[in-house]
Order: sequence, then structure tokens, then C-alpha cells
Amino acid sequence: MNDKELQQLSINAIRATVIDTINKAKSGHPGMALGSAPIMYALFTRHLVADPNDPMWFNRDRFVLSAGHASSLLYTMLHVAGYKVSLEDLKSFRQLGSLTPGHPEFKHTAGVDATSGPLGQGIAQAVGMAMAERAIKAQYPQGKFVCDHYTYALCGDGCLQEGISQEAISLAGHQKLNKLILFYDSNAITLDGKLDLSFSENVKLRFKASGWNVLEVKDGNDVEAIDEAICKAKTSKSKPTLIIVQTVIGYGSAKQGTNKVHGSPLGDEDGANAKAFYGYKAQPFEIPSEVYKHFEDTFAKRGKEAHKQYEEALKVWKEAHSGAAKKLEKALAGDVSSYFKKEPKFASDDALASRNSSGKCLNELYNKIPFLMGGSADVAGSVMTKIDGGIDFTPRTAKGRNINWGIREFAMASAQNGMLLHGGVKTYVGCFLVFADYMKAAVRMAALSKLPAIYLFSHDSIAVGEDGPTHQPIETLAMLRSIPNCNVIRPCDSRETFAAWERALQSKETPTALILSRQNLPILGSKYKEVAKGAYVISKEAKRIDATLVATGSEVGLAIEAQKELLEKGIDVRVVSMPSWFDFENQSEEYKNEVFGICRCKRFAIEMLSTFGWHKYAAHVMGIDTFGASAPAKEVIKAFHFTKDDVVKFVLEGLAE
Ligand SMILES: Cc1ncc(C[n+]2csc(CCOP(=O)(O)OP(=O)(O)O)c2C)c(N)n1
Repeated sequence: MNDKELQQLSINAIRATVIDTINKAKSGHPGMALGSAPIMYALFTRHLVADPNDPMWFNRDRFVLSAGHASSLLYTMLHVAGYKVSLEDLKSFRQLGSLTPGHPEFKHTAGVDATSGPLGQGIAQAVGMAMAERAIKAQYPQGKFVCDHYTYALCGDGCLQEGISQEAISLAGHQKLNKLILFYDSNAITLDGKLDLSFSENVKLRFKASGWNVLEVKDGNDVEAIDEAICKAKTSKSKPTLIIVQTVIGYGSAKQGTNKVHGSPLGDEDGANAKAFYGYKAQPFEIPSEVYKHFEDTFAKRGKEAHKQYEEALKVWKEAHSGAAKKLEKALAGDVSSYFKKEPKFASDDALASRNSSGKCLNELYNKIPFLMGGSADVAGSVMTKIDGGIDFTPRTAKGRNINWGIREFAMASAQNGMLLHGGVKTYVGCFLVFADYMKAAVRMAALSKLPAIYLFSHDSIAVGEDGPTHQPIETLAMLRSIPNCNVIRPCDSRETFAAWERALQSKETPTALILSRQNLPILGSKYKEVAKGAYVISKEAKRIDATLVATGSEVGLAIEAQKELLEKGIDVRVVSMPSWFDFENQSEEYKNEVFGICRCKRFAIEMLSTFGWHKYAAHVMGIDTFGASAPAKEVIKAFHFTKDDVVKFVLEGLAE
């Protein structure tokens, strides 16, 4: 068999296996998978550098299947390329507990570099990976090889229709991410039908306008042309590259070129026809040994050799640069424990808005943790994410760790996911709490992907004041708290804010959102170590407990003020600070009951946001279930009944019920 025949046999085998995998599951998306098989073939056999024996090898090229619905193709590639994805795994595609879920999941399947499926996010994740690659390379000037690889992504029409793609593309062009290569499987069909039902822009011009190189491959079956385009893209010095590949959706199916083949199995008959069209004769799930060998001789050989050489060079480098080597080790492990040996001290004049406490904490940590980087969506001066004297991360100053994300909240959060998927950095992003909604899907993705992302959300209530209801979060906190595996911490003072930062940075598999105030908060009797428990008694009752006030953030101080007045009225109240529901839920029932100290019917929760969810902890809830109003903060707070007198009245009335 000559090279050309072996190449065709391999592509046919990939396509046939995609058909079999989806047919067996009776579920899946064959369309794009069949159309873009040659792209993946060219990438894997000729370019991608990764080691199937060590799928998490740090300096591997990254690959993101942004169009995650084509998962059958990725799993098939991983199988033939020698990853731990067996034929049995392909046969259990989309089944409970299998290694081959409906859409790719990071940390679930060996060789999957990113969770994907929600269209568009994969592009932003790839942008984040390329940013991390560049940043880390610059952080080790004595050993640039330590992190020096390409980031590839494959998207379809759907990804490019999503708004996040433009945010990400614009950012990548601005950052001149020349080692980012995006394939566009251009088949002019989406789920509902022809692309021109809803999309008519000039993608080429759009990317060019955003600072990208654009290359075109007219025939998606032309492996040489795809290869040539990748070779060219790799030589780019200052721009990311888009490779537009014209493909045929469902190539080989009787329904090829239509949306009928986008998301339904071909079935036995059409599957057999397609295989006959390819000239492929093997039985279902039978892959000729030549194909495996071909991938072993190309992809696996290249990756294993590169990995071996890397490890050898790394060993020599580590011996010569022990300080940098230690830093790298910590960065790769995401280990920050040594930076939190001592509890910081606070004085009463540290009364600060928690956004300012956070900024102070960040500035201290930034100098201690050399792999900590981040920034905000053009609100650095408001969310306090700017590092004093810090260098901006730019194409010229890639070692800079201040990231100017621009007003691109969704891409910012999604690219942060990419940076964390890449590894070797600790990151944070910031914006106003109310705009967390813009990035919700990426926060959810971080939680699902078990990434320790950090979100700094300031301007956390109606106390935003004059900017009015558009900028005053109400239901936002409930939204964040409802995301599984997402730790939402609303600290009540500087001490709790520092503790929350520690919690966020020490997290390995859980994203953390810090909910920060715009207005000043006094230093209370908070306890640094207790923050990790989610809730604790911050101000004890005098003698007996008549009621317990549970509050978070700015309302903890208010609760303590009300506590004093209630005592004067003969009502003895305990105050519990509850910065994190998430952490509290992980405590024992015994601890939970001990903290509240009284039955639910005598618990009073106060939070200047939606009451949604609070009834789980307290029978009486004081919150805001309407939109806010524009006026100076003090007036808005008064108008929404969040003064000491209101809290006192709330408790007295509740107890009288
Ligand atoms: C954010 C988001 N919206 C909707 C979907 C559902 N969906 C999956 S694939 C698809 C069509 C995508 O079209 P295209 O990228 O052209 O893929 P192809 O039809 O070529 O497979 C849609 C709407 C999704 N996965 N993510």
C-alpha cells in the first residue's frame, strides 16, 4: 500500500468508525464529524505534538474541539492515536458512566484538553490556552522551551455565530496570538437548515478586520492543502490564523450536504452506503492494523520523541536553574500553600470596602505568587484588580501579569477557563456582580470542568447607588449559588476578604466567586479561620438565644448593630456570618445546628439581594425581590428598608408571629 492509499484508508476508517459509534449509540452528530475527518487526520498525523502515553504532558500542543457535538470524531481520533480510549469505549458512546460522553469532558477522557459543547466557548478557551502558553514562556526567560507549543481549535458555523466568538477573536487578534490556529469547518449547514437562513457575513473579512491571518482550503478532502495551510499558519509571527476549510456535512451519506445528517445517526443502510462510497470494506468497528500502525509511526512517534527530548532538556535546565525550577513545580501543581503560612493582621482602621480589601490582598499576593495573573473587563479601577506597578500582559511584554481583558466578560471568563485548562498559572478575573450574568455560561463551564477559576465581583448590591437598577444585582447571587461546584463567598470585612482569597487560591477543583462591596465595611469580630467553614458565630448572644440573625457581606455589620438594640429591648440575639453557603453545606449537621443555635423558625436571614434560596436556612428572610432604584446609596438602602431600625422591626415582628 502506498502512502496515498494508506492515507485514504485511514480517513475512511475514521469516518466508518464515526458512523459505527453513532449508529451503536443511536444518538450523536455524524455531520460535521464526517466532513472534517481529513482536517483531524492531517493535524494528528502531520502536526499535533502530544504523547498518548502521557496525555497531560505539560508542553503538548493543545487541541480544543469547539464544536463539541463532533465528539465521535475526537474519540475516534484518540482511539486510533493510541490514547486510553478503546473500541469498547467507542461502543459505549453516550452511555451512562462511559469514557465517551455526549460531548467531550476534561479530566474524564484521556486526551480531551477541554470540555466543550456549548458553541463558541471552545474558541475562547483556546484563546486562553494560547495566552497562558505565551505568558509562561515569558515567565521563564532562562528556558523558553519550558512552555512552547501551538494551540489548535476546530469550530463550525455555530461557534462563529455565537457572540463569544467575536469577543475571543478580537482579543486574540489584539494580543497577536500567533501560535493559535483555528480551523473553521465551513459546511454552510447548521441544525435547522442552510446557514444562509441566519448568517450571511463575510467570515474572512471579519477575521482579517480582527487582526488574523486567513487561509482557505477549497476542498475539505484535500489533505495536502490542509497540511500546507497548517505549515503556513505555523510560520505566523504576529497573528493568529484562521484556516477556513470548505467541507461537506455528512460526507458519504445519502443525506450529505443537508441538515438531516447534522444530528441523527445514519442508520445501518445509509451507513453501509457511505462505507461503500468510501470503498471501505471492514466490518463495523473493525479498524485495519495498518491504520493503527500509521498513527503509531506518525503522531505517536513524533509526540513520544518530543516528550522524551523535552524531559531530558528539562532535567538539565532544572539543575542549572533550581530557583526557576521550584517556581515551575509550584506553578504546575497550582500549589500556593507556602504563601499562606501566617494569618494577616487587621486593625479597626482597616475599614474598607471589600473590593478595596480584595485589591490590597491581591497586591500582596501578586508579589508573592509569581504565577498569579489576571485582570478585569475594563473595570480594574472599580473592582481593584490592577496591580500597583504591575506590568501589563501585552504582545511586547508577555511576562506582564496584569491582563486588560477589555469589555468582553464572557470571553474573559471563558479564556480564564482556557488558561486554567492549560495549567501553570493561577488566574482571576473581575467585573461588576450584575454582569456575572454575561459570563454565567463560562462560570458553569469552570464548575463542570473542575477549574479553580477566581471571580472578583464587586458592586454587590443596591448600595451601588446612583447607577441604578441596571447596575444593582438582585437575583445574581442566587444564580451563582445555584451552580453546582461553585463556591460563592461574600465576606463581611477585610479579614474575611483575605480569608476568602486564601480559600479561592487554595482551591484545586472548584471555582470561587468573591462578592465584594462598593461601600466601606467596618472591621467586625470576624474570624479568619472560620471563613472556610462557610458560617460561624461572629457575635454571640448575651445569655440565651431568642433568635439568630444570619447575614452575609455588608449586612453582617448591620445585624450586629441591630443585635445591640434588640438586647436593649430584652431580645437576646446571636449573629452568624455566613460568607459561603457552599462551604457551609460541606459541614456536619452537628456543626450546622451548633452555629445557628436555634430552630429554623427563629432564624432571621438578612441580605440586600434576592431572598431566593434563603428559606432553607431561615424562616424569616429580609431581602429584595424587586429591582433597585437610582439614588445615592444611603437613600436607596433606606428606601428598601435596610436600616438598623428595619432589622430590629423585622426580628420583633417575626418573633411575634
Ligand atoms: C450555545 C449552544 N447553542 C446551541 C447548541 C445546539 N447545537 C448544537 S450543534 C448546533 C448547530 C451547529 O451548527 P454547525 O456549527 O454548523 O455544526 P454542523 O451542523 O456543521 O455540525 C446547535 C444549534 C449548542 N450546542 N450550544
